[in-house]
Amino acid sequence: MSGKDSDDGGGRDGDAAVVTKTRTRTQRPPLYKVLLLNDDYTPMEFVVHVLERFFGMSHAQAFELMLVVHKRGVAVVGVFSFEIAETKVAQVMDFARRHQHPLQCTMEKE
Ligand code: TYC
Repeated sequence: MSGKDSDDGGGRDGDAAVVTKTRTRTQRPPLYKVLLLNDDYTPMEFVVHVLERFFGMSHAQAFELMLVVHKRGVAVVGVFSFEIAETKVAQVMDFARRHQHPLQCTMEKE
């Protein structure tokens, strides 16, 4: 026996399909927490105003979160993409500095 008759039946055919699964992972953009820090000098009403103005909170929400920062020392005030978080931090720091308050705002990767 030879040629097309020589297949012993024990292996794969030469033209058998090879199926390769490619797992597609959906990439989520990294998120960043914006943190507000307590201090002894910034007036409570100023912090409330910052939260309303830059984080779109209602007066009630802003007051509640300001008290959390006041009591606990720090709180997450929002979670954003890198560029938005960076902008919020810069806006808060600039606004506080212009009003000569020592309010600190930072960001960290979630
Ligand atoms: N601790 C400040 C006060 O007693 C109020 C305050 C709250 C300051 C939150 C900063 O992020 C802050 N006047």
